[in-house]
Amino acid sequence: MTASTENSTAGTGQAAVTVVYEVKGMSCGHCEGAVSGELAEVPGVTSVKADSATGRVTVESKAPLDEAAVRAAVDEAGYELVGAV
Ligand SMILES: [Cu+2]
Repeated sequence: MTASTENSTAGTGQAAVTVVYEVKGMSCGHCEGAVSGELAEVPGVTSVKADSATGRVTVESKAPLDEAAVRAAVDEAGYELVGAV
């Protein structure tokens, strides 16, 4: 009798999700830092890149994020989420 104990972890949907959001009101590096700091605290977020020149914030996460959570974080930073681009 051969007991096979293969434990495959491949192909279980571990791919990261990247979403670009438009945020209103960012005008300098300080703004970028404030938005990035709040978004980085949203559960599941692994990377945040804010660009005040374009008003866009690129958010990487382990799973799709609830837009309400993203909106709340941006609001907490003092800016307004326009939506996903
Ligand atoms: Cu600023």
